[in-house]
Amino acid sequence: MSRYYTFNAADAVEYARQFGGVDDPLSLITADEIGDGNLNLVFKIRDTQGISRVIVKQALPYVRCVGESWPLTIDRSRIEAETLIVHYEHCPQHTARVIHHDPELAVMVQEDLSDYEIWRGELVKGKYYPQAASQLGEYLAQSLFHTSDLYQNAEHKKSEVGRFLNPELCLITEDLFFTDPYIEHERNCYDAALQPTVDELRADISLRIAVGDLKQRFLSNAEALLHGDVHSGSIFVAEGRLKVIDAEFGFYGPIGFDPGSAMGNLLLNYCGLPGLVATREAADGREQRLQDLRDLWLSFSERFLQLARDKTQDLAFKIPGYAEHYLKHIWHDAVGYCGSELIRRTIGFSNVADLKNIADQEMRHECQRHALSLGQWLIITAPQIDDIEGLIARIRQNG
Ligand code: SR1
Ligand code: MG
Repeated sequence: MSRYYTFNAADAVEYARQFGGVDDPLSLITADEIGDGNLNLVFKIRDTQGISRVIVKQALPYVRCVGESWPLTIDRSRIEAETLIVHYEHCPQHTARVIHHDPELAVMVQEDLSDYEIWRGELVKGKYYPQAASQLGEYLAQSLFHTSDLYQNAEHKKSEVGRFLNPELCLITEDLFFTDPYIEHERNCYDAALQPTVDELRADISLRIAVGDLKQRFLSNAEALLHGDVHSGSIFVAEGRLKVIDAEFGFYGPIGFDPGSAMGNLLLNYCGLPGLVATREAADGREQRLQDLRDLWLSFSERFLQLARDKTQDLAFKIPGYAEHYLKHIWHDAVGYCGSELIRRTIGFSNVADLKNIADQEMRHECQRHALSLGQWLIITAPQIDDIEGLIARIRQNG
């Protein structure tokens, strides 16, 4: 029989005392439930001074933001902890540290990140963290290279693919990214004023074929252990520091999906800024987002190539030029996945504050139409966009 039960605040404190790895466990006395994401319970555990010391996170057997009518496996807690542990091994400076986890209780204890802010909140306020994008690129390069065929032994990788099978969470992505936005579906969420734009999008056959390709590669290309949900709400930032959390969507998938999702979130902010902050600030913020895009891709791709030069042993993959050739595929995938993130976050189930917080209705619709047309253009033209400068030039032309 399973030991699973849903934690209350007292359970979370008791658990943190036992497994939080603190020197003074009895000083832990309160738990604030702070989970504002879509899926889980999250408790901040404080000591007698009111200082936050560790995080206790528990998966519920359903999608929290919907309720028990949408059941969801609690195995996602194991996947999340194990993905973070693997990524931490390769990039401790930018991965949240898992202190303890228990798959049966679907609980993990994670380092406290109270001195960081959630990146999305900062982006929505127009605050710039000049090192964040390069640091995210470093995390992506280290985590994805070291779990790819360019580094891992083929036999070990196959067993890792098995360990990280994550069918229920992958199905959410398969539906929410690649299917729902392009059909009528009750999970979609957008204002009626956008319907003509949405209709045009759905009638665009070349777009639908390209989205089919992206979905097919997401389903079939087990290239590396992805985080699987790299959006700006899964990233904590502080001056000169960055940590990635929330890896329950982790699985072996196409490498371009992670940098592409990250790029999509930068561009969602780019599209929303004119509705979020004053005109001058929005213009500066947009330049900063384009710089973020450049920093993210360059730091990811340069580190990925350097790791390939230094560490790839497989004779077929060591051939001069192979890593660069492979990176081209990753780039084209990333541009396509970036476009699909723009579209699904604008009209699908999971809207983002970068657009939905725009109070003025006309302005919000204008920014949303921009996100949709940019997403559509990126998905269709991904194979023709050669590099990051070409991408940035075209984004500027798009307005
Ligand atoms: C039902 S989960 C909805 C979304 O939230 C997560 O963070 C993922 O982005 C997912 O698509
Ligand atoms: Mg999440």
